[in-house]
Formats: sequence, structure tokens, C-alpha cells
Amino acid sequence: MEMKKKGMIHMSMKIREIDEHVITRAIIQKAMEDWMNIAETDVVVVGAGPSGLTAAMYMAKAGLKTVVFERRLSFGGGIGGGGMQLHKIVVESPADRILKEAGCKLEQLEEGLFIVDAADLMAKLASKAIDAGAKIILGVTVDDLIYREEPPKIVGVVVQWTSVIMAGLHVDPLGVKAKAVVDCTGHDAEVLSVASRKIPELNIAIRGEKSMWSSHAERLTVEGTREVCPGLFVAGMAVAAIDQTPRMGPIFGGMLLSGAKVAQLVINSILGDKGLKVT
Ligand code: 48H
Repeated sequence: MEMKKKGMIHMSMKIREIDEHVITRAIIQKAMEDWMNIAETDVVVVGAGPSGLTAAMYMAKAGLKTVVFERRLSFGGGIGGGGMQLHKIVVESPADRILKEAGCKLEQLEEGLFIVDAADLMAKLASKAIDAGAKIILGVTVDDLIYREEPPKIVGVVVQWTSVIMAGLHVDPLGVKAKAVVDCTGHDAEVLSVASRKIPELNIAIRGEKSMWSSHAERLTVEGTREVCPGLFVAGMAVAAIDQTPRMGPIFGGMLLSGAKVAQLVINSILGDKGLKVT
């Protein structure tokens, strides 16, 4: 009989046997089921940084079928780097409400000013988005848009494995239809850049962000969060790239509030007045 010692983890160590082909079939079948579902969705969020994860969390909570495509094999975007790789993120009110909702451990520095561990922030935001029903697909790059004319409208994205792009292979991508596409790609505003380059009739110009001015940048980022053209929304640092507004450094309240604001705009545009109220 096994002796139970205090503080020890008790579980059977008899590992179940499994054949390799069973593992392969399970992965292929379940991944393909997901992709069959993803092919036509309510919202595509491009980028799993703070703005994208916040947006995904609220849109999924509202019942929208939400998929996040993230180029890297990890989520969090610029959160993980903290401030110059020091593992802390500053958040100002009222964005602390979003972090409390996500279950982050916040320390109040002074009235309306909080600090949080970078790992805590990225893990909890992603976990809440997933729990709410959002699908986060890693290792997939959005490298083009699907559009229609008269009236001009964005109706989806073109996706490719990041590894294929990195290898420089000529492999045709796939298209994913969506009622709304949200550019949360950060400093480079990659989706808007594609729209600016390849759909000139939309008159989208990427002017690039300005130098640092934290408070101003935070306010302008939230104010500039919007539907840029029918079906295409912008949130987070990509707003600064299109509006030529300042950067803010490692303070993230603006990113979170921008994600929440874009979620509300998308919810209103797809579900109308009966949709969830984000704040
Ligand atoms: C799929 C893509 C693609 C693509 C990029 O950079 P992020 O963290 O973006 P935001 O806007 O949510 O947050 C910005 C913040 O992190 C930041 O940089 C701040 C506050 N800077 C201030 C300052 O002064 O510097 O995340 C964007 C994510 C990343 O994970 C990218 O890998 C991903 O988007 N991504 N994913 N397809 N084409 N382009």
C-alpha cells in the first residue's frame, strides 16, 4: 500500500499507452474542425497583444465568434518585454477595471496608478479571452485582406503560416471571411498598411507614430480607436501609426481601453443595440 506523506502529490504514474498514428489523427481532425469553423467567422482580430486580447475577451463575451491570428508562437505582443525588459507594466485608471476583471494582481502605486507583472498580465488576459470563447491561433500571419467594391468593404483576411513566410516559400495562402477585421498589430499597423498599399480607393495613409508623450498618447490612442472603413477597425498602437500621434512607453492603460472600445464598436456594428455593454 502507498504511504501518503504530507505535502506530496499523489497520482498514479502508470502512463497510458498510445500509438503515434492516434496522436497524429487526433491533432489533424481537431485542428481541421477548428479551421472549418474559422473559415467564416464574426470577427478576426489580428495580433494577440494587449489591445487584441482585450478586444477578443469582450467580443467573445458578447457572443461573437472571435478568432485571433498571432504571427508568433506566443501571445502577449509587447507585454512580455515590460519596460526595457524589466518585468513590470504600469496601468492607469480607469483601465485597472479591465485588469481586475481579468483577475490580475495589481499593486496601487498612488491614486489611479497601478503596477502589474508582465507575465501575469499576458497570461490572465489570454486566459480570459479563451475562457470567453475566443480562439487564439498562433503561428499564423495575416498578410492580405479580402475586399468588395461598391460600396468598398473589407470582408475578411488572407492568412499564411508564419513559418512559410519566414522560409520564403511560394505557397498560396487561404482566405477567412469575417464581418469585422480588427488591426491590433501594434507599431507597424500591418493590416492597415496592406489596405493602404493594395486598396488605394480606401484612402488610408500610414504616417507613422510621433515621439514619446505618455499622457497625450494614451488619450489620443483611445480617441482614435475606430472603424477606419467599412469592416476594418483599428485599436492599440496601430492607431498611433495611422494618426501620427505620440508613443507612450510602457504604460498600457491606453492599449486596454482601446481594445475595450473597439470591442464595443464591433459589437454595436454586428449585434446592434442588443449587444453587450463593455463598460
Ligand atoms: C499576425 C501579427 C501581424 C500579422 C503583427 O505590439 P503589440 O503588443 O500591439 P498592441 O497595440 O496591442 O500593444 C502595443 C504595446 O505592446 C506597445 O508596443 C506599446 C504600448 N508601446 C509604446 C511605445 O512607446 O513603444 O502586439 C501586436 C501583436 C504582436 O504579437 C505581433 O506578433 C502580432 O501582433 N502581429 N500577427 N499577423 N500581420 N503583425
